[in-house]
Amino acid sequence: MRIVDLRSDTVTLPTPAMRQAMFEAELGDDVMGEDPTVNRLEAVAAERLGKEAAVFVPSGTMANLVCLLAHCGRGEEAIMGHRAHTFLFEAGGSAAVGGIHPRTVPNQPDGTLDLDQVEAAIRDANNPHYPRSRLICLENTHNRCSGAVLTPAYMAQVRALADRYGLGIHMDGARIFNAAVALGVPPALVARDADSVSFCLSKGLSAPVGSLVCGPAEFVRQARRQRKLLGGGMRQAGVLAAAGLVALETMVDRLADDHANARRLAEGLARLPGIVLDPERIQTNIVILDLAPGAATAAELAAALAARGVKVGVTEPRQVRAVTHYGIEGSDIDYGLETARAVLGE
Ligand code: TLP
Repeated sequence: MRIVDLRSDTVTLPTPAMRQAMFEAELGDDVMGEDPTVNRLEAVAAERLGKEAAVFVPSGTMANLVCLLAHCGRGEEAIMGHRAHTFLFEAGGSAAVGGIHPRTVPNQPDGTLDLDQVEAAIRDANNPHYPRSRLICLENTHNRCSGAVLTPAYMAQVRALADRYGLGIHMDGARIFNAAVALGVPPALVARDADSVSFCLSKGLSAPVGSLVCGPAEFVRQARRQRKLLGGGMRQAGVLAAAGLVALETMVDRLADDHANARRLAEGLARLPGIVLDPERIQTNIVILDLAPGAATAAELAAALAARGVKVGVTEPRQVRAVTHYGIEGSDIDYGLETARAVLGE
């Protein structure tokens, strides 16, 4: 059976060039700072994001966690969207490990936080009842807001607010290269107003494993210490970093194809009965659709599609997510749409 796997861009497999680079990678002990391939990846990542330094970590979850631990102490508060990956899907790590208090503000459908609401959430530092506000966390692109992109203009407003109150800004940039490609600007501009940025090599960029934390040199030194604390100090990690370097060199520009495929998928799906979806809102590679009351549930739709080889994710009882990525071609989008038509009717 033909399989079209749209569950996530995390399912991408490494390219032949990545496997070759992994085979040939020059290696050393990275905890001792001696893996030349990891060192090169960290230098390239910092340079791409316009930051002083970077540290390679095993996952996006750990990347966000080391950043939160480096920004906030126990009993301090991090303001984040109610749909933030860090809030929803990271096992409560910052609270469990760091004693960090998450304070949510509603995400707007475009992935932003309303800045008046953020300001209202900032605590009075002189009132002993309150945790101390320390950090604003943003996500770009925003996974649960259908891959929405935060603009540099919005980020500049967040920066101004954070500076007024002496807060830091962390950007969960798991898909920051999707944001940069969609905006048509360098990733350093997308990252400019964040103090720290995490990004993933193992999503749309198709490397098998790994994320980076980028920021000022002293911050990255702290993040490296937190990585060690969490057990994320890896030894000959250059086998992984080698694939990451190929990802940064060869897999960024093609993200535009994923965005075009996602838009076409959304346009086709929006025409089907029971699907509530505005294709104009799809800016990158994530399509989230709602199912109208009375239509199939998300689990029923996902099961019916999977029985025909089209895999999608269930994000809520009446919500489905489809993600385009390397390995999904235009013909796979056609097949996905044909299958959805067969399941839901025209
Ligand atoms: N997201 C995964 C799932 O965990 C939901 C996905 O399939 O999209 N930040 C953002 C914005 C993410 O979307 C993810 C992964 C992470 C962080 C965590 O990355 P990993 O999976 O490497 O720990």
